[in-house]
Amino acid sequence: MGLRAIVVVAVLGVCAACRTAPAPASEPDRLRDEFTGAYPEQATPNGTVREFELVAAPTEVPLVDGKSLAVWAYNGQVPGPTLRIRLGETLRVRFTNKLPQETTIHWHGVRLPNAMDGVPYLTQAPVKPGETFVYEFTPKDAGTFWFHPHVRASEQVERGLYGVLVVEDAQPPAYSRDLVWVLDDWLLDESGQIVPEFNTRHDLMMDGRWGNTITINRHTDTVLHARPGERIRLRLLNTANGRVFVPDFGDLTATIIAVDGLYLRAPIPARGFELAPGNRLDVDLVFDHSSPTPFEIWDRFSSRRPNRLATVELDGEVVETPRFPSPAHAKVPRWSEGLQEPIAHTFRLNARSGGPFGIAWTIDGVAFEGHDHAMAMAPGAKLVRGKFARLHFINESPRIHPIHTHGMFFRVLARGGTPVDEPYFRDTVLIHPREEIDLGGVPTDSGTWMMHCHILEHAEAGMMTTIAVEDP
Ligand SMILES: [Cu+2]
Repeated sequence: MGLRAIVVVAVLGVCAACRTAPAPASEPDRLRDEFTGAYPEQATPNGTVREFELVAAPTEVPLVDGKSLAVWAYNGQVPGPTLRIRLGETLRVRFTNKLPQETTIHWHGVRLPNAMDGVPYLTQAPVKPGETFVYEFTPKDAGTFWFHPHVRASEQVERGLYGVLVVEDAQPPAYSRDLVWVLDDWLLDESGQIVPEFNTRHDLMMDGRWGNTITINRHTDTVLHARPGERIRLRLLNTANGRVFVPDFGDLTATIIAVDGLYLRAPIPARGFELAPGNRLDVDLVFDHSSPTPFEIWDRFSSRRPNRLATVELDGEVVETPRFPSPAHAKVPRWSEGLQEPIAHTFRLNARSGGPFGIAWTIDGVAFEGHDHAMAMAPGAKLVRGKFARLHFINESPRIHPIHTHGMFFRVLARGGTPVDEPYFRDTVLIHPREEIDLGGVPTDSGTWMMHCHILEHAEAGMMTTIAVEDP
């Protein structure tokens, strides 16, 4: 890195020397200009308010073989209800907590006012048992998002508290069907119930709590029945505490059109994407009339132990395939000069012994002591709204960390110092053991936002910090 830095300085020096008037825009301005139009800075409410009622409570649902499973759920369902609205509409959710614990709702991936972000103490008081809180905001982006508690998440999410927020385009593309698949895994005991020990030493030392039962929308052995010719928009999201999925669609014609909600610069084949906890993937699936059947969809995160996620069977009458170009969003900046920018902050990810769990996960040597201390802690980084920022991460640990930023999207600029041009924004990126990555982004919303590992056990044991986005 040292050598590279010297070379960059030298090159910039030469360029500066040969500049003639009028001076070109400075580097940060160019990066900012490249971003302009990538996504809107403001929401544009169209006046329609969509109201939903959400109640979090203990309940029982059938799982796997139909046996009853004790869970915590939104509106008695796992996954919770899928809230569907259109871009421009305002979401109003009247939320009631009937759990035996405090809770909140965080709207993962949604750019919204800081006060609606659902982080206890930092953006709102925790919602106590019996209390109600109204969340209201107009999303700025169409896409696949989800919601979950930000209190004791390693327990509350694991017990079943999560749901999906779909913000449809103002004019949705004409897919035959629009499906949501919530991927999760459960750690069940011999009686088929959720193992009630959370944040175990094993989970904390390793990559969080990995279950023994993988489900899609709470079901194992998922079969997708498709008509020949159908074209389906499949919205995948990973709500597991720790497990990473790498969906493999085999011979199916599968194209990624959106990552973490937002459309790509151009669609790419659905192959090899690491769907880490928190990530979403929208896949454009075309079922050719002559496609062999059945297909199988596998998770190949572990090459030694792949998991079959689902089977696809083509049956029924042939339908005409809707013909339109896969949706894309050309305005995803390349930021090829982003790596020449000074680093706004370097985050070092590591662990040490100690803390309430015996092992603490740290960012820059500091373990987050709980949301009630968040206001007293110095922010992990300070950024300026509307300005390009380069963030550097060094994973000094031998474990994986899917890092999630609240309130902002970013682009991966480099892995291990090597430039990469992922043609999409993200809000969550998996950082591998000992890996270094560079991210670039332009925060659009002021406030103090959480940044944390989305392996919920790591987050619970300290791997959280805040990013303060200040007005220019
Ligand atoms: Cu982690």
